Amino acid sequence: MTKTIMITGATAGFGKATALRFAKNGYNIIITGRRKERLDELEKELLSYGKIKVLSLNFDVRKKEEVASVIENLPAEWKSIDILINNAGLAVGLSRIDDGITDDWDRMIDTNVKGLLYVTRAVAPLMVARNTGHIFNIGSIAGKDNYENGNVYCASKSAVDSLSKSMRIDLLRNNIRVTHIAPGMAETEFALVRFKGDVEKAKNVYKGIDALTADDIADAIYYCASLPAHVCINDLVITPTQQAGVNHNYRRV
Ligand code: NDP
Ligand code: 8X3
Repeated sequence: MTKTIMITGATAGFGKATALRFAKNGYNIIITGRRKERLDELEKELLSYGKIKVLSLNFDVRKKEEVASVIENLPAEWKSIDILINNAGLAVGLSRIDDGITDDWDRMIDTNVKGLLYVTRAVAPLMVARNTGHIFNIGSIAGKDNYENGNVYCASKSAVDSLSKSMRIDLLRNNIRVTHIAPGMAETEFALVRFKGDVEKAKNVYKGIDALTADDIADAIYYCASLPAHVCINDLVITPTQQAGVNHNYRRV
């Protein structure tokens, strides 16, 4: 039977690459995000792989009631979600704790932590009812260690790490796998979002580093999802070869 994967934040970066990776391998795909035109384009691209079905859901993970209602009102054929990728997330700004912009803090906590929780709260019961499922939470190496001015982003990703452990424990009896993915530097739209559209600042983040690509992360997710049913990768840290941790990069000059 064809399996179904739901990916939050599929309009760019890891989410989009993951949608493409699973479509190529015959999964039915639920793609979500705030940018409707991008969802429409991706839907067409995914359908071009043939044989699979695609459902686009245009919502903001921060909107609790909307998240609950979108999932509750899924057509019955889409309610059998086998894999959930909690990927939607962002960093906004890079400031000292005494100088931070509180609206940026709210956006990170509301998206990375609360949004992930709202989606999980809506989808996990569907998996529990079927006694099967696999939840991936996209954290970060920023949740494993802290870097200067990363404060609230690091805290939000520490929360994702912690929640992944809790989900694993709470869902153990329901045959649901939970995998926390903690990537390091990956060149997507991430830095552009963090620096609010400043292209030069965003480029500098990856200067001299052969950064990860979105496809690298999609490959890792696909690998974890394809393991035999009795195997669960709980926690996976993936960095570029030139990065040993958030504070240790080797940049080629
Ligand atoms: P991108 O900016 O390329 O993609 C982020 C995705 O998240 C977009 O599809 C965006 O869609 C979606 N998104 C953001 N906010 C919301 C929201 N409120 N509601 C719904 N969707 C939302 O970044 P990445 O692919 O790099 O990031 C994906 C995840 O990986 C994030 O959680 C990020 O923190 C994490 N990460 C990234 C790393 C990196 O270096 N790139 C490293 C470690 C972790 P839209 O704007 O259309 O809503
Ligand atoms: C993104 C990785 O190191 O840029 O989560 O914060 S880092």
